[in-house]
Amino acid sequence: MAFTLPKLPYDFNALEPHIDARTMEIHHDKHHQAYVNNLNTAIQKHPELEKKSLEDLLKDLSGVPEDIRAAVRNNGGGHFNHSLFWEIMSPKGGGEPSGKLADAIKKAFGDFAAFKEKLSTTAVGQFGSGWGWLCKDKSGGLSVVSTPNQDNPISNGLTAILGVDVWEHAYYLNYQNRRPDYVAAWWNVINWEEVAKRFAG
Ligand code: MN3
Repeated sequence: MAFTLPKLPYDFNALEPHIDARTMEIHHDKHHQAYVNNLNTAIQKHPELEKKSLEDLLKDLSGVPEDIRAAVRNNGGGHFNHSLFWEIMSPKGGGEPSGKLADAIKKAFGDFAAFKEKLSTTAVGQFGSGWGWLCKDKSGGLSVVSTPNQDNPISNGLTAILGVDVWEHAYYLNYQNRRPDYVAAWWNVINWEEVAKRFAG
C-alpha cells in the first residue's frame, strides 16, 4: 500500500500569528507531499518492503536495500517527522504539560523552564537543516537531541514525542533568518495533550 499525505488536523491559518498560513500550506501541501511521493517511488523498487511499516524501516535502516536506503532515510524520515509535527501542534496549544509527562520533564531537566531552554537552544543551534526533539528512551526517561536533515531519533533507538522543524522552509516566509523567534513562537502552539499521549504510548 502506498503512503499517503495525512490531512492537516486544522486550517492553514489556525496557528497564526505564530506560524503563518502560507508557510503551513506550502509546508504541508508541497514539502510533505514531495516526501510522500519520493518515498513511494523508492519503495516501488522493492515491493517486498510494502509489508513493513515506516517505523520499522526507519528503526533499522541497515536492513533497507542499499539502492534506496538514502531515499528511505530522507523521504521516509520526512514523511514520519512531518506526520508527527502537524499532530503535536494545535491552535489551542501552548502552556505547560501536566501529569506524568510534567513529572518526567522535572526529573530529566529540573523544571519546565530548564527543559524549554534546552530544547530551544538545541533546535536553534542545529547547524543547517534539521530538527530539535524531546525523546523518550526505553525506560521512559526523557532527553533532548537534534538531528540533521530528516533523520529521526527512532534510528538511534529513541522515541521522539515532540519535535520542532528548523528547516528554513518551516519559517523563512515569516521569520526570514530569525530562527530563534520562530522557535520561541512555536511554544505557543504545542499540543501537550498529544505529546502526553505519545509519552504514555
Ligand atoms: Mn519541514
